[in-house]
Amino acid sequence: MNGAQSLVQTLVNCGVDICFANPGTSEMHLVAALDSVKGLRPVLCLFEGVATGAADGFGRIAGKPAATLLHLGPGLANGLANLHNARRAATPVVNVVGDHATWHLQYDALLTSDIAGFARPVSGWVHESKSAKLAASDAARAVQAARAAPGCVATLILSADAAWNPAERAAERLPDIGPARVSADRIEDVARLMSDGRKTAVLLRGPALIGDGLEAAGRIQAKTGARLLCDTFAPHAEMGAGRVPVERIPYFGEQVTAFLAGTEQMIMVGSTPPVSFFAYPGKPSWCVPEGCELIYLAHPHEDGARALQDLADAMAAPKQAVSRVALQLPGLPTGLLNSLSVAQIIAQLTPDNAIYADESNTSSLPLLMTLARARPHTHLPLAGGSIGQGLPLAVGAALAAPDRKVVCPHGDGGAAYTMQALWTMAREKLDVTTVIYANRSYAILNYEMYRVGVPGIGDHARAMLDLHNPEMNWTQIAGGLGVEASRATTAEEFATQYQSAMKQRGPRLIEAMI
Ligand SMILES: Cc1ncc(C[n+]2csc(CCOP(=O)(O)OP(=O)(O)O)c2C)c(N)n1
Repeated sequence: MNGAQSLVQTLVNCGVDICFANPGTSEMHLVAALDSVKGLRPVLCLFEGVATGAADGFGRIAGKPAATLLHLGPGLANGLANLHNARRAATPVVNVVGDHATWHLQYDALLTSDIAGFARPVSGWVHESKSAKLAASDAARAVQAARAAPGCVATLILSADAAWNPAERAAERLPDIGPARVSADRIEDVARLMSDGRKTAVLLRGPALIGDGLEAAGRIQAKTGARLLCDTFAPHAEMGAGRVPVERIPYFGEQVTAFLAGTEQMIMVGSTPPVSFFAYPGKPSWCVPEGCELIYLAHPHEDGARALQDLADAMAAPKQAVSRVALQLPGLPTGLLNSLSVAQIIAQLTPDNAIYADESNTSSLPLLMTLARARPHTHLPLAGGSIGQGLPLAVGAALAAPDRKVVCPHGDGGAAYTMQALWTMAREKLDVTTVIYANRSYAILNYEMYRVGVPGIGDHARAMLDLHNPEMNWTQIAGGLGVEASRATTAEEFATQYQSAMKQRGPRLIEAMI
């Protein structure tokens, strides 16, 4: 056994069973180990931003880390933006990066760089593994670090000689670190505070927005009448008919302030206080109402779902949530294709239990509003604001949940960052329907230009926000990457194409000319 084999076997022993890879010479022994060791499914991605975004999508849905395999500093750097998003989502990722052999570094060959330096800002744990004998234990520690509550990117940098030199054996899985149980004292304090009649909002995030956590939040809502809220970009939420209703905080700061007006106390469950996405001249960044008390029921590393259950019990809340989202399908619109009619058709025709890898940007408002009352689904948004995540996220989600339909509503501008994900969808035959909102624009930046106070713009500035000239042809792009694609210019065309995509399995792309 060499170091690479001991590392791969350790990943498998620790429950890591998929690897999103774009390797090079320094990772050749790791690549070879994918055959000699069984149990780690390799998925080739044609750009590292796809690999890292896919690892994020996989981790969010599977609740356990995928591995990446990246080529030295530049390969890692290509993947950084989506590792930033993964860090913001607190997704567990085991980020494996190859390096030159230890004795080669002194010669400063072309690809030499400060890999740990690239990795640190996006990683909760970084380690350089320089000995084949230690590769296995380092890999086990990387998995433990990635899984430690609430989850993080753990970067393991493996020297080429640590990969090819002899190793002794693989390591076994280490115990999980956390989530920490919230103390009975804190539960009691929060129960008391929530019984004092003040206007209360509960801001949910992480496990508090899914499964038992969400149900317990519903019980507390039934007992106290508190508002249940989630962030605009809560990384993982279960929504739709039959679920406990949660209000999503709006995007722009002044909307957030209006939305929260009158709130006297806010209970944080795995969340942090709401702030404006960007700063704007003369507008506040801090969106918590004046005088509103912030109370932390559970910090992100604590067991927010369990804390909600304990709180519900402590308050003698009803055994079940009372309020449930009622199914309200919008019907099929006709005529004009715009972000509203696209949303209505998606809501009407998407089956139960779909996963939305959502980067719909300026088209998101009608989508989120219609989906809120549509069939039950899982929502995965752009968690860290770095665009080019939706398509990779869809790849990872589809591999984590092969029996569920994945829908990827995506701005055309953002999709152009990581369009190579379509090739991986085709190669792996993933059941993903991508909808490209072909508005030929960085539309959001038109609003932002005005909001940051620019009085008027000229041709050069306008050209920076415009995607005509030449127009990207998404039907051809997808076809060229192996994905069946079509273009819709009316609501009727879109409905027909979307319905056919819902009935078939495998990757599809619809270019919606909005
Ligand atoms: C990595 C990164 N680069 C640039 C931006 C700035 N940015 C935010 S939205 C956007 C344009 C998005 O265009 P598109 O996906 O077509 O959506 P639309 O605004 O048209 O709805 C850009 C460039 C960003 N958020 N992240």
